[in-house]
Amino acid sequence: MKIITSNPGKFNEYYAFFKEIGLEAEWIRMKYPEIQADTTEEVVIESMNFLTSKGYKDFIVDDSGIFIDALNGFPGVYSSYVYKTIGLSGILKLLNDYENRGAKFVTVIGLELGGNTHLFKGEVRGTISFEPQGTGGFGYDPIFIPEGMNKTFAEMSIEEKNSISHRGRAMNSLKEFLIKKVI
Ligand code: ITT
Repeated sequence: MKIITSNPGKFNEYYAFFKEIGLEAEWIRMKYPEIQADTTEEVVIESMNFLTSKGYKDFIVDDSGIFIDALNGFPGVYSSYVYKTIGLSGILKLLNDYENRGAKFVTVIGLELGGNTHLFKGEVRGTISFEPQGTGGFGYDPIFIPEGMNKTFAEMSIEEKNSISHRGRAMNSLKEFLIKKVI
């Protein structure tokens, strides 16, 4: 299965997941232009349109973001830009003024297979920690504590993160779909 992403952390999670189900993940390492849209689904669909227009076939793309309750869902679809500009410390500073540290992580997987487009969404709720914790994972992982846990994603192995994460949930729906397709 071809995964098109510029993000090595994302690819590692797909690699581990596909390995568990006996499939191989192939990394197409590239940055494609991401249009600015209101929803993660729209970003994925536009990305897929762009990639198919360039001749790419039978691939997976993934658009993810963190939506913080006290900030009315910010950074959401701007997560990549915000990570690169104000970073984790900027987000933590913004949250200093709020008691509510609730947030959710969202992943939408876009699968292009045999000329058809399929979307799979996964979400996980959690809270934003008071300081970065852990050295694993990537992006916002050091400041996101998923519901029911007392550690951040950055303090988990890839397998543990995959078993409860937004991306893990989206990947499970993708797996259900792939299983139905072959039986
Ligand atoms: P591609 O678009 O090339 O796949 P990207 O890093 O730009 O890579 P996204 O737009 O989906 O990917 O990610 C938005 C931001 O959210 C970016 O800063 C990521 O590092 C971060 N992010 C995405 N998934 C994450 C996860 O599971 N844990 C922590 N941060 C994540």
